[in-house]
Amino acid sequence: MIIRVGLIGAGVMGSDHARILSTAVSGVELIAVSDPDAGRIGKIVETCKAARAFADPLDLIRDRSVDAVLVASPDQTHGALVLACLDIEKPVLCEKPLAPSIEECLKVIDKEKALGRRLVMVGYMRRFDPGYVEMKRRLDEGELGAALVMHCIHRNVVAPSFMTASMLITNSAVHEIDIARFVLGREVRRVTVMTPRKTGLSTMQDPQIVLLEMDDGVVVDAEIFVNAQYGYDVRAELVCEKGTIALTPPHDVTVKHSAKEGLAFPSDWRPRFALAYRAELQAWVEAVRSGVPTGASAWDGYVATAVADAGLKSLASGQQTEVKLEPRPALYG
Ligand code: ISE
Repeated sequence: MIIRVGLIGAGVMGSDHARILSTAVSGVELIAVSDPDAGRIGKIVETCKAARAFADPLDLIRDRSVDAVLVASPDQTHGALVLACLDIEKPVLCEKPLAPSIEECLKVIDKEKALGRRLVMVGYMRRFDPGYVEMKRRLDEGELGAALVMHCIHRNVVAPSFMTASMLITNSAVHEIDIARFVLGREVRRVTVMTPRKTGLSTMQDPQIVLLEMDDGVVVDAEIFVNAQYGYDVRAELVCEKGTIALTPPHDVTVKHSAKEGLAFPSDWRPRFALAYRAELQAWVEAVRSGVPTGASAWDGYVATAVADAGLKSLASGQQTEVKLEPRPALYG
């Protein structure tokens, strides 16, 4: 059975997902695309010949030939589009965040609870990155003892013009929040955002240090620096009682040239997490086919937004901020 996917959003992530779906994922066909910009749709249709253009994303969602929907539109549109999919019980993979507001995330959870099944997967793709998966496996194996501290680094080359100081938390740090929960298997109890000296190459508060205190006392420190200039660089080291587990950045080659030896950095997250995106999309297609959900759930999406919200309060107040979560519904295990 081929899963026929409709894509909403033909920007940076939408077009990358279209490329991966049509070249590297099996059992799937991209048959519909919606975006306010007809030129962007045109570029996707050039390579994905079967894709029909939809001016209105709601028409795409309701189209009977679309089996499942991939939402990659701007963050503030996510919640409403996911709810529209749930209204007609259509599976949906939504790029992170599930929604920027806690209220909208809770509406999605209520809707899934009422349906009694999980149809939403949130695109926290690092859960499919071989490095983080191995980090979690080694921790769970127990040989290194208990986790104590997790050090994370998240650097982008240059922030896009629409990026704000708050978005360092809601758009970038959410990945660290989600992956810390995934690797450690614990919830975040408190968040503190520290604001070091700002780079002179941006007007906003960049970098920021996001400190997460997990409910078992593990502390996660994440440096978020979105104008780091030199390359896209994501690192993590988990310090345990008897050793450490660190990600090895995926470099294919070392180049020796002009009296130097070096490793290249990717320019953004797409090449760095290429394997993760591909595995995530393949896993989603299998989940749609089998009806057995995988990846980050709507609950995980809600928690990441709730922790980010506490982070925003800490950024504004300079104080450590408590994370308050709703009780976890049975649907989410
Ligand atoms: C972007 O939206 C992403 O999701 C990337 O993975 C992240 O590294 C980047 O900071 C975000 O802006």
